[in-house]
Amino acid sequence: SNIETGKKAAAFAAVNENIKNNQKVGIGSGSTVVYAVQRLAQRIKEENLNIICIPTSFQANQLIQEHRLNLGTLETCPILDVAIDGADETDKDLTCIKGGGACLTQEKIVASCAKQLVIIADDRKDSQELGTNYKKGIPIEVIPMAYKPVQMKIQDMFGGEVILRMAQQKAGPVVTDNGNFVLDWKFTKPCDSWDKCNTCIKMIPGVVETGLFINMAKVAYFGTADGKVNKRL
Ligand code: DER
Repeated sequence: SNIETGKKAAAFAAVNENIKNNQKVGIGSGSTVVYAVQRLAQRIKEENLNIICIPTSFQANQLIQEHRLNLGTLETCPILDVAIDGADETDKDLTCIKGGGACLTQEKIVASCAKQLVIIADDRKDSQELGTNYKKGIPIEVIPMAYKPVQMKIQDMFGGEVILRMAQQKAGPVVTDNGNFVLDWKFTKPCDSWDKCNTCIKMIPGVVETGLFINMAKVAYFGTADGKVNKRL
């Protein structure tokens, strides 16, 4: 499909331009990253590269193992050269909403350990303001016993609607790789300062992490339906 064409083009361009020998690479989660790992595996084989891959989820872990790539952890590799990850939406400042796949916490940790975060996405994700295209809200990982008070406090502080994310192939709520729940905060209007908003939300006891990635992405590759790539710094 055209969307897959865009995802693949973005992923291949990002891996072609940002990976070199002897690097430690954070591997994000989601469907676009699958193409990045495919291209990474090709390059490792063709160029005999020495790369260690650090996962951001069980899914990323499986992907690394399926392609027989070297699997590392933050314990053995606490400083990464680059992290490659998808996004649900980016704005004009490259602030990202992430967590559509409920992997936001380990993604943000791995991204924070990388010298640079490279975002790959099809161009549906490329917005001027958050909320323009991605309507599912900002994911917030919470400790299960606290989801109700956290839900209420966010609604009282910022308005909008905060929804406990329910699972599809499982009865009850989505449970993250860390054993937590996910709230999706459907904000009504973009915040003047996402940074202030993020800080307020993170202060609420029970909040583990938010899907707002602020001042983290250095560059974003957006793939178009006809296979072209727009790069934004
Ligand atoms: O869950 C996540 O944060 C993923 O990176 C998500 O934001 C992007 O997933 P996609 O590449 O399948 O759109």
